[in-house]
Amino acid sequence: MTDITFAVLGTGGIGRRTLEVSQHTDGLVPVAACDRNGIAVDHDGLDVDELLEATEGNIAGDGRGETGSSDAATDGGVAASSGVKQTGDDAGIVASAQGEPTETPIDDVIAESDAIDAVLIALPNLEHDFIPRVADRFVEADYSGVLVDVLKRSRVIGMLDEREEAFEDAGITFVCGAGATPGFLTGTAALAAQSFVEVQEVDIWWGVGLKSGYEDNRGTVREDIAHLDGYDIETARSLSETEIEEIIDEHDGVLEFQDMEHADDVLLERAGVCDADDVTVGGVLDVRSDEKPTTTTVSVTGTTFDGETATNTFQLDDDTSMAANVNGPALGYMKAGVMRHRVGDDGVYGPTELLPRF
Ligand code: IKT
Repeated sequence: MTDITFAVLGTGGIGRRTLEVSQHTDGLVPVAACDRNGIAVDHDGLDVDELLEATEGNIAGDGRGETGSSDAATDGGVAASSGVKQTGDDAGIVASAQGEPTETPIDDVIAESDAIDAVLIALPNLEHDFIPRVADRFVEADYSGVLVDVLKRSRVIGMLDEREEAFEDAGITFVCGAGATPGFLTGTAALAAQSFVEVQEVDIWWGVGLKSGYEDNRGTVREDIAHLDGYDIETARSLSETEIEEIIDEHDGVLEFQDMEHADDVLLERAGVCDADDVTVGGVLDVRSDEKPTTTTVSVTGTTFDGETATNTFQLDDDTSMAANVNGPALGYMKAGVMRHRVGDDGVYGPTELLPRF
C-alpha cells in the first residue's frame, strides 16, 4: 500500500493524539491540520512534534471557546485570528511555526484536498448534524477521498446514510463512528457475535481514567455530560467551564453513565447482529485518576446453533489508555477506508463493515 496522506480537522484531544499516534504507524503522512483559528499544511509531512508542542493547552482546537460549540470551525472562526500570529492558550495552530491564521480553516483544508487521501473529522459533535454538514462541504467541493469521524450519537448515522448517494457520486468513502465506542468496541461485538445464530444482548461497559488527559479531552467530557440525568445536548453545550467543574466536584471526579446514546446500537443493527434496542452502552469516567475505574468490557449474549445460551466477552487491558483505544482504531479504520476507496468502493461504512488495518 502506498503512503496515505491525511488531514486532521480539529486539534483538541483527538486531533492531537491522532497526529501523535500516526508518528508510530507505518504508511501515514499527516499533511494538514486546522483548528478554528489556523491551518498548517506541508505536503511533505507536518512536523508533528513542533505542532503538538505549540498546541499544548489548546483552546482553539476543540471548540471550547464558544460554550462548546464547534461552529467556529465550520463558519470560519467566530474568534478568528486578526492575521497576526498569536501565542498563549487560545492561539492553537497559529502559535506553531507551521501555522497560518485563517478565517476559513475547513475551506482551506478543502482547497488542499486534491493531495489528501483522507480527512479525520476530530471535532466535537455537540450539534448532531455538525459532522454531516462538514461532510456536505467536502461533497460540494467535489472532494474524492476518505472522510473518517469518531462521532458518538446514534442519530447521526441516519443523517450520513441519507447522504450515501451524494458521497458515492463525489467519490467519498465515509467511515463513521471509528473511535473506541462506537468503533473498536462495536467491531469486537460483531466478531464476538459470530459464535451465535441469534444475539439477545450486547453490553458495552467502558472505564476511562483521565487525570493527565483531562485538559486535552474537555470536549469529550462535555459530550459525555450530556448523557447524565438532567442534561441533554443543548444544556451540556451551554455549560460554562466553571459549571462543568461544579458537576465534576459534585461527583467527586467520578461520573457514571448508563444507557448512553452511542451509535454502537444502530451500527450493530445495520450489521444484522441484533436490534438497536438490544445494545446498551455505559461506563465510568474518573477525571481525577489515570487508573481505569472499571475494566472496559464488551459482552455479547446469544444462542448457538446447538441451543446453548452463552456470553462471549472481550476486555481491554486496564493499562491501555483511552488515547490508545480511540486514536489507534481511528487510524486503523482510516487505512481500511483508503483501501476501499482505492478500489472504488465509496459510500458510508461503519466499524463492523471494515476490519481496521494495523
Ligand atoms: C469514545 O471516545 O470512543 C468514547 C469515550 C469512551 C472511550 C472508551 C475507551 C475505553 C478504554 O480505553 O478502555 C467516552 C464515551 N467519551
